[in-house]
Amino acid sequence: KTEIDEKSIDLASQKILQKAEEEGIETAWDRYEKQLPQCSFGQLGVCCRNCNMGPCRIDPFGEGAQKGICGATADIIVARNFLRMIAAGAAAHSDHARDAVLTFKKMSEGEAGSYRIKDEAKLLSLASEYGIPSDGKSLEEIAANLADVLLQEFGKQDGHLQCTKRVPKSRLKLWAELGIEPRGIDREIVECMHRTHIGVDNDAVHILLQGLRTGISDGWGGSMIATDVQDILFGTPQPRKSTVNLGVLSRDKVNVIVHGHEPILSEMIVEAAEDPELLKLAEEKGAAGINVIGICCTGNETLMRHGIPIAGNFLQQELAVITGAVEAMVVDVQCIMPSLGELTGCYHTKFISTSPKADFPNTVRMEFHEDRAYETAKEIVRTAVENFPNRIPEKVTIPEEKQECMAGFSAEAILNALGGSPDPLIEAITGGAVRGIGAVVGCNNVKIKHNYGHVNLVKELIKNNVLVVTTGCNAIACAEAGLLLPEASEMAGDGLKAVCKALGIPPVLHMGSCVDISRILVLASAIANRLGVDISDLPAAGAAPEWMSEKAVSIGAYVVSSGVFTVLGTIPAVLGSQAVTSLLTGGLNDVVRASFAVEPDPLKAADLMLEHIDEKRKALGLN
Ligand code: NFS
Ligand code: SF4
Repeated sequence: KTEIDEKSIDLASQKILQKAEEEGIETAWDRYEKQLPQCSFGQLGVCCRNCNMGPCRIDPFGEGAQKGICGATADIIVARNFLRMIAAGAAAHSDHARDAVLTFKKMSEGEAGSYRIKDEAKLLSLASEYGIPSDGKSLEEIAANLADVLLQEFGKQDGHLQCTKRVPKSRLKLWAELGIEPRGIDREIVECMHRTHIGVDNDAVHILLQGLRTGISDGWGGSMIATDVQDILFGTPQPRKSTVNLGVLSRDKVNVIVHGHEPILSEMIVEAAEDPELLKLAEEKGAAGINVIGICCTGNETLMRHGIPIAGNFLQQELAVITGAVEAMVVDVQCIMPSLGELTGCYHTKFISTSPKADFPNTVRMEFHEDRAYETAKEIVRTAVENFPNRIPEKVTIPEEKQECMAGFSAEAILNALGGSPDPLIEAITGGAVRGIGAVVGCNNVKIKHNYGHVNLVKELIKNNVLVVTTGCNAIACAEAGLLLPEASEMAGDGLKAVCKALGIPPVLHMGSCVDISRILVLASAIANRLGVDISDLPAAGAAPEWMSEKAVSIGAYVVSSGVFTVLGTIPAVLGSQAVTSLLTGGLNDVVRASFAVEPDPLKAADLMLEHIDEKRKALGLN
């Protein structure tokens, strides 16, 4: 049995894991143990269920079957499985984006009364980017036109995505030459499903090129649209302080957790929690107030825009409930463990599902629609408040650990901090004070000690003067470890420390949720354009030390396609094919001038990134 201090590096999490053990409550780590040993065919990616003659599996030792019934080889099966992961990940980001645009459109038509245009400047600049004339039009008209153009990006039947305009010219040209310039967002995903049907695309390289194109349609398409539209509707993030970790749960207030991914819902919950009527009700129920807190990327969204505290990242969702102090766990879509159904039943917690797309065991359904957004949010918060008296004091343990952090570094905010142009950062890089940029992102995964990969990789990078930009569950891990504070520059190398002190910024910049990796692309593009080079020429590298989701695979596909070398901390299910493995970890360099590496040890992963950064510095004539 795994010891608690082998499960997580985080003290608060360890305390709650201890509580779980004492109460006989099961968590993801226990279920992982019951899965061991995991199926090696699955691990290697050589199992196919794409038709009902199967399942077929290839014997990795070369003794048994080497082909599926249809004749598919390990290369074909592995590549197809990988493509389906990319398709699912791109679908998740892009379907989220579609809902954001649909809300935006309804808002512009006056049918989503609770939403407003919060960032006019961003609306106008986006409209001009998409060639929408704005003279003489009301903001609502401009918004409606923009929404229509953005919606077309999803269902486009001919031509390429307009959103790739922000890509450096040389990169766009490369994609065109390779035939991987993305077309309609939905089309790429559908085509993945078509190609992986039995008897369609049966060449590993050909299949993987479609994977790159689909990834690009996510990163520079769906995800970027989600970020842009959410900024217009809810405001572009600016630096602000907050607190993270399980200690943000309140002893005397009603705790409402928002978990999932779409700020469309959580924005309204944040507002509803300030409603005087509900605050009065909370008082009547004996609570000192209403405490909204986030988990996962919904948490990142509300942290970035409102400084709402975060209780934890992916592997802390169960732990939050086990504190016994959560009145309502409110969820929408993605990365929500179905185990929460049974788990919330062990406490007084109401598990409230809100998305028309996503239900879970044992939830209270409170479906969320834009036309009644605020009303529904109020009903949800009211349910939480009314549940407060049911809290069982003997079952409550809230760890005292909480950590201050600074978040809100949108690309706009970073440029602001730099005085309006990327030049000071570029000078710091060319002058050598900052060695390069590390983009560290992604999930938690029970295969790696919780937050161990994240925190150690990032610490090693900043120690070596690499400025880190972060999103998703990595950002939350960094926040919990105190890395998102200007004071954390004390842990940085001398060059980076001096730059951070001069600008008053942390050495690790929280840029948002996972769809906000688009912000990193925009920043990278701005720097590359300023230097007159491609993104692949920049002294920059990416990493996903504890990734697990299909979304992360799509992200990997677009980050590498954009020219950024990326180190994965957990092994993707591709090792069953020598061809696919060597393409992903080497051959891609000749295609998109970047590739993947796999390295579970965070310190070694940091070394790989540093080596890459130094090579790029040398090629640019920097030392
Ligand atoms: Ni990203 Fe965010 Fe976390 Fe992974 Fe899930 S919450 S969208 S997928 S687990 S980083
Ligand atoms: Fe087997 Fe081919 Fe069917 Fe896959 S598609 S299950 S390899 S027969």
